[in-house]
Amino acid sequence: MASTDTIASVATAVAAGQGGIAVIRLSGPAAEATGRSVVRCPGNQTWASHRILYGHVIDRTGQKRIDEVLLLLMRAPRSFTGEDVVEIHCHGGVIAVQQVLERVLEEPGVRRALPGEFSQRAVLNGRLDLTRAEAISELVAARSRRAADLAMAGLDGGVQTRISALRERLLDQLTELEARVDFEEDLPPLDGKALLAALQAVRQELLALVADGERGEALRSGLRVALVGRPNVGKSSLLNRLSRRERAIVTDLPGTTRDLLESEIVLEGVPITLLDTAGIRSTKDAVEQLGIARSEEALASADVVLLVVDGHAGWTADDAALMDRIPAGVPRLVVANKSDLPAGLFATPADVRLSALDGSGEEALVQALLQRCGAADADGVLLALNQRQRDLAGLAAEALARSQEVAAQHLPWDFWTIDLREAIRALGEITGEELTEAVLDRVFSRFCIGK
Ligand SMILES: Nc1nc2c(ncn2[C@@H]2O[C@H](COP(=O)(O)OP(=O)(O)OP(=O)(O)O)[C@@H](O)[C@H]2O)c(=O)[nH]1
Ligand SMILES: [Mg+2]
Repeated sequence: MASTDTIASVATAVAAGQGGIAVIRLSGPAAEATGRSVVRCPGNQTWASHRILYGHVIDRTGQKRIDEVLLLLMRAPRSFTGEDVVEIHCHGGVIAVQQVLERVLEEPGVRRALPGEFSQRAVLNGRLDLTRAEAISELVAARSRRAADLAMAGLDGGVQTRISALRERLLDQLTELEARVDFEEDLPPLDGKALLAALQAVRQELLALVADGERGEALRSGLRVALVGRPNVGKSSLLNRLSRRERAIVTDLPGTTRDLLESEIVLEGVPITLLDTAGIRSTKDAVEQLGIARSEEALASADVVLLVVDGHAGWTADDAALMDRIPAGVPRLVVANKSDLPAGLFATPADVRLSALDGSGEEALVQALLQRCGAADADGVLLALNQRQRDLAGLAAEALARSQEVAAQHLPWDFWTIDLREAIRALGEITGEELTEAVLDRVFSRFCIGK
């Protein structure tokens, strides 16, 4: 499936004033010719594959040097995409990189790469399987060490091997069934019970993988944790303590926080977005009302809600009312703050008692939080299917469940093959053994430019 056009893009992150070097990557039939025409290499350096050349990127007139660069040529098929690839290592930042890219794009047959297009070519040319391509994207996107570990497990082929092996087992059963459909008389009778047991064993393994993947999701995409409560209970103080910096303004005036405030932290390897919210109360202040509306949105969209209560003031009717506003099904923790002060008259039904002021109880909060959102259980997860892979594994498991009904109704063998084929197809979409346009689109559209 050779591509006719050559694609180019910046392969490294671009930020002004940052990055000593940046890499521009080209892939396709015109990659080497473009490199030769854009980069002038002094002396008699040879254009050999997998060797580094030194030179300058020259503008179209041949007069002006745009940047001083190193060039790496990797001829097909020994490259990431399996095509001729040229990497131009230029200086970092923004301007030099853009100028070199623009210069490259002036050459005939070269165009900007679409998101994920390098990886897509690598998959189409058999250099990379689908799950490993996804793992690369997940590794780049990882926001914690444990998320990176899970991505590496995928990159090492963990997902590919597991799913391929399950698909093979289904293919074996399909072969048996199809033989019976065609030559029932000539073959020994098929043991329907054993067949069914084999299919259900695969189904159980798929369901376990889906469950592991869901637990791993917390590690991958992180959690949104909203701090809500009455004004002045210490939500902003708690956010600052967990973030280890003075992110939010803290005062003794109720109604200090007016807007949603986010802080990114990592707790025991789990990326967490903390949301500080405006204290919820009835108020005539228009700005505060808007802030409170945002608090309520945060309440609804969070993965976990920390209801912060002033333990010194004690449990109030307003706290109880707030508790009722947390949508059913959203995991919650009641945190009694200000434990450095004597407890109030009405005892707070708190899961954790702490002091945002002196930090006591913080460790208990972290443990309770990870427990509540299931991230603590993700400890033992070694392999985590992503959302796309989980959806397909789920489809396969459903198809296998249907085969149980077919068996119960004693339908002929060819009825069994329908569900079995469906399951095999879904697993093939995970691994890329069944590669369609739609599958490619779904996977690579979520990649970013340069991958
Ligand atoms: N003694 C004590 N005081 C605390 C503690 N946490 C917060 N405070 C004090 O309580 C007051 C309110 O704290 P904030 O963090 O601004 O409270 P908030 O919930 O964000 O308030 P709003 O933004 O108005 O909703 C400040 O004077 C804090 O210093 C604590 O653990 N112990
Ligand atoms: Mg506040």
